[in-house]
Amino acid sequence: MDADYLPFHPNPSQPVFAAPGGAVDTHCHVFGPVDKFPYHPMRKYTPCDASKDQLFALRDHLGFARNVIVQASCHGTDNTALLDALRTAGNLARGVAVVDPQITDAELAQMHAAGVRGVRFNFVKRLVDTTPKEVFLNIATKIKKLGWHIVVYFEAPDLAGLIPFLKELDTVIVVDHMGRPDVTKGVEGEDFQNFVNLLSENSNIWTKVSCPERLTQQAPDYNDVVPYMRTLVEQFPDRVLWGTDWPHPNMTSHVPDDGKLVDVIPKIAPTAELQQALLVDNPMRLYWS
Ligand code: 0GY
Repeated sequence: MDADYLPFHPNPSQPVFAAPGGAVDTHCHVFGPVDKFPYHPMRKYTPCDASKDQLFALRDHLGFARNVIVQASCHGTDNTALLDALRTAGNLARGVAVVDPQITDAELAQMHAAGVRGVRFNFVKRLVDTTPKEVFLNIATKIKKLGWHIVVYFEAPDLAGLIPFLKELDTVIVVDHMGRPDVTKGVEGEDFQNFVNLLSENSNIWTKVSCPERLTQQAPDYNDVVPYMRTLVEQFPDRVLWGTDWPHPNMTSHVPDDGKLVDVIPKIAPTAELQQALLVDNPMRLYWS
């Protein structure tokens, strides 16, 4: 692993909040183990190994039932670690892959059988080299046949430039981590309101209310991020997902305690109805139906 890389929390606390039965952690990763699943030669960082068994133990510890495992950039378009974890989890996990434009329908069908239900397009410049839009559009056409959706990862300053591209995608789109707002600018600030408007105007766009640990200046309570998350949960209760982001790649400010991340949930989804939609009904509709 990189010399300055912070490994995940070794002993997360037991959350106070009890998730409803069947809750899904929709954003987590498996990394390596490197001797079995090497990292991609073109990766921008080398993480600490984070195995499927450690992920499933965390799921149980946090009181969750299922995972959606997202292919991370350090494994490039080699999805073997992801597929291995999905095959072990069976019906308890689904996946989001990162694929080459040359991917064949037969390869996609194999991924579908293992539980993949989406592809991720990453626009974060510190994580990936730029991919031409035509390449992404070509992949979008291929995966649409399987009924998959597209997960997009970008940072708030990039939203305006991406809107025309997002409008060309006619599947469900899930935006990672609320489009990574700068939380010093305020919920009413132009950037976040542009993101709210994007969801208001496009009923196919969902978002993950995740990663307060990346956006905050107030760890470990994350109270500066709560209003952003809560706004989206209340305005779009049937298009929001929640995830831990375990094992928290590239954190530099602090090592998040996953139990404390779960304890943010009742602050952003204050009623049992909102919690059921966020943690169970929405992910089950998108990934298991
Ligand atoms: C995340 C966030 C990050 C990393 C990746 O694909 C990745 O490597 O997603 C990050 O560094 O912000 O969603 O896990």
